[in-house]
Amino acid sequence: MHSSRARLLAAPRALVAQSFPSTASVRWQSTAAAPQSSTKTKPKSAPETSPSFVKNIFCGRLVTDQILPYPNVLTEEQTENLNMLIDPTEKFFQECNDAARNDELERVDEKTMQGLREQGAFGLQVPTELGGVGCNNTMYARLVEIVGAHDLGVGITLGAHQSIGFKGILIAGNKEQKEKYLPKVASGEHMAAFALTEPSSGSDANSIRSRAVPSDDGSHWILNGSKIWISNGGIAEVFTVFAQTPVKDERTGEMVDKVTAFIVERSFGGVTNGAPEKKMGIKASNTTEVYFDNVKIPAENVLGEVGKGFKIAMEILNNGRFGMAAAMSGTMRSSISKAVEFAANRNQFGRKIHEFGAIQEKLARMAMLQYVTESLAFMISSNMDSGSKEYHLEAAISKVFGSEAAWWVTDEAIQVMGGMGFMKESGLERVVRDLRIFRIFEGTNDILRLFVALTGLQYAGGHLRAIQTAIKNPTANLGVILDEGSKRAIRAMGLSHSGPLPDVFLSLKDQALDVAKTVEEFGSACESLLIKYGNNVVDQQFQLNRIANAAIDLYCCAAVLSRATRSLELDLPSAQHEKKLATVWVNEACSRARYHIKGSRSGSTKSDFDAMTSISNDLIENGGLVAGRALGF
Ligand code: MYA
Repeated sequence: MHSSRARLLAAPRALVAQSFPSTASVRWQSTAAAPQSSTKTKPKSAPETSPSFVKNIFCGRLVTDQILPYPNVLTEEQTENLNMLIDPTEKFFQECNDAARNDELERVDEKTMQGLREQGAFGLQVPTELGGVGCNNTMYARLVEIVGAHDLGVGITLGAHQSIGFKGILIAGNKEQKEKYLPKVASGEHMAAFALTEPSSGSDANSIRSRAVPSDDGSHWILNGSKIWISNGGIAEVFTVFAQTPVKDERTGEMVDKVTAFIVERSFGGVTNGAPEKKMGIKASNTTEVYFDNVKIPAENVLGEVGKGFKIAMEILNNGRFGMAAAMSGTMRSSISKAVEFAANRNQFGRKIHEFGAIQEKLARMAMLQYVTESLAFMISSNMDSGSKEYHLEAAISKVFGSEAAWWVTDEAIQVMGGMGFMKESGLERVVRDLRIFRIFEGTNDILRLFVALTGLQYAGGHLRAIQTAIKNPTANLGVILDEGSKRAIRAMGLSHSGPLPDVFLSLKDQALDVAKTVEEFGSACESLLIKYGNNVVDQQFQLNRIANAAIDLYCCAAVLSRATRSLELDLPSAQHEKKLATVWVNEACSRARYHIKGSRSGSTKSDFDAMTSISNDLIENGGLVAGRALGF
């Protein structure tokens, strides 16, 4: 079907021209400042410079428009509106919702559902004229943080509904579709669900088999297929469904299958679901299989264009991921406050346990992880609110980082509380169960790491090719070549041409410089990988993981330096505390990033990667462990 397509994780994309000259003859380097609209230095064929901070670090560049100053796009009126929503939402979750009961019931209690409807919680981002609350992404993130602090099962019910269930209608629907569907989903009268995953198609989202064919008169489509693990699958009335559809290939003129997105109502007939799945966590949320049996979908229910559904699916997921980071930030706030209360009051060995270094390190690390996650969530939401379309990598990073941070923080909160944390009564046992899925769904963290690394490398490859082109016509592009050459010369002398990350508060200057230098090293490592492997870099997943980890650390560094700078400039009461969080975080994260960078390019780690491939192959061949028992019995 789409086997001939260049696939992100399968067949190679054109990451960099195979014929790239050796590193000795051509150098390509980072620039401390963005080469923004520098027509003088931009080769004719140079791709546009993206405003994305993350994309640009793959070229060793610091492009800080989305980073510094820490963005805040809320108007006074929006801030006022938000403040009016925060208290009742907190109060609702503290007084009316019972997370433990929902978990036991394995559904959200109807009283809670009704309360949420009354609060407008099902249509937070739907425009007010269509019956919603009219929140932008930043307001949404702040409210989601509250939900994440109290009940992740309710969070998924709400999130599967609006973050992905009807988000497609909101971002890709036409006027009629919005007017028809949004009022009822916003009021919570109709629940929505996102139907992408299938038994044979999980991470490889493009390989879905559900198929829709047009009726002879073109008035409708007939959909057949089945979906699995659909959040809200058993309670939704409206589904965003992805299915293969026959489309004429513009190049060959042949009919091929391509994914199309549809708005499907249960009331169309032929839509059924399985029993609720028995899960480890987020039990209160409803998860089922959904079956489509000759469902007649009116032609006007195609979402976007026929054959363009895969991109819509990706956009919906990209658009929702920052919400996960916001929810995780709230979860961590709650876990940390339990651990702090315990550590402040528990006596052991004649002292409060928070007086011991072992506990102090745990609490400090928990606070840093929460600070980073929250900084990411609101930086991304603000960038989205100011109209950026370039936040895919940042959003993926926030989802990966937030889900892992919340897992670690809640686990450590249990550890601080010891036996008490392990008891159901502490409430943390449920949270840990609920959290486990966040590293798996909405794109597994493993797939998202590869997505970040490969998309970044693809961007860097485009810029690398542009330098190649410049070299082919040296007279026309002398400026570029001299510029690149001089940067290389500086680096060859063991010097860095990077200044610190600009506009960071003076007392964080050392950290700002460390980030800039590490970005330079990172760009150089990406270049080496591209030159060494060319298109085959897509198959170097051991290295790609390390590249992704370094990119994640560097983006997190930029986010916390920016946020701490804002707090220091405003002289907030927490400013000095935030400075400490940012300092330790960046010091550790930069050395971790350098470790990953080294791991992506060193020969000795490569031989360990090869050995690990071989170990894994041995296990697969043997159907399990190969080594016998330690003492042979
Ligand atoms: S829903 C199910 C989630 N499933 C996934 O996330 C699937 C993961 N897989 C993928 O994302 C894709 O298959 C990957 C690409 C990334 C592996 N943005 O050939 P390709 C473009 C923009 O490389 P593939 C769930 O879990 C690409 O540039 N564009 O693709 C429920 C190319 O374009 P072009 C993208 O190798 C959770 C084209 O697509 C992206 O097949 C419930 C083809 O690319 C992208 N990301 O695989 C959660 N990727 O042709 C509830 C690719 O122009 C919410 N492309 O070059 C909870 C919210 C929090 C709580 C809220 C409380 C209120």
